[in-house]
Amino acid sequence: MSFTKEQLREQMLLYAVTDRHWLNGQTLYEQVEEALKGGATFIQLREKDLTEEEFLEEAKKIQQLCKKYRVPFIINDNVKLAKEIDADGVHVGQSDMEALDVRAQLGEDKIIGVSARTVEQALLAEKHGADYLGVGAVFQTGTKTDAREVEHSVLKEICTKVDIPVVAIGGITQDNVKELSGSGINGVAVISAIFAQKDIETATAKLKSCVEQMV
Ligand code: TZP
Ligand code: MG
Repeated sequence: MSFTKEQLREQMLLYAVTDRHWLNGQTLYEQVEEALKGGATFIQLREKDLTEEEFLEEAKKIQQLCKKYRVPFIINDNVKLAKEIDADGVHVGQSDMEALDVRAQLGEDKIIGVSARTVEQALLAEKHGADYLGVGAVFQTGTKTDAREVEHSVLKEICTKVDIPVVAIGGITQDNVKELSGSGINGVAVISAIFAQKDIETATAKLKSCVEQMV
């Protein structure tokens, strides 16, 4: 699938990042389908523990699901795998591969997301060809233990200084998301507010309506 810049901006609204830590008797495929039914607009497959083979199998299946819902499907970190399955793109952190190198490997029509915590990192990522930024952690989170918090004033400054879309990430819930109102973000990225919930579809739909009221 390919997405125009305008479509991509709209798809940022409710960005779901997977985490098999919360499987709770379901498969990741089932969980992602529930999130898509609930209205998730973007899926990032984030795998830390699978073998290459398992990762490949999982990625192919979830990719088909995302195609069915016409939602961008991107892979965390693993450029090689993203290329192999022709995923819509890749998300990289500050200590992963540089956006410039990812672009060189993936080509012009793929989506590259970069994590940023400072204005400098955000501007550099944009200059190096990132299509969107993930900025956080905007709240305290237990999901990524090494995630340091980003001041909301910094989030706002990043949004005013870059032209590419920005999603906030880290500790976002239905209750606190309104605190991000006025920051200029295009949407929010979450793990536990979707995947740690008993009823993923309903939690996703509720969170989406909170985000729609806020952006
Ligand atoms: N990057 C910064 S915070 C974070 C990542 C991957 C974790 C987000 O998880 P949660 O459960 O939405 O706080
Ligand atoms: Mg990473």
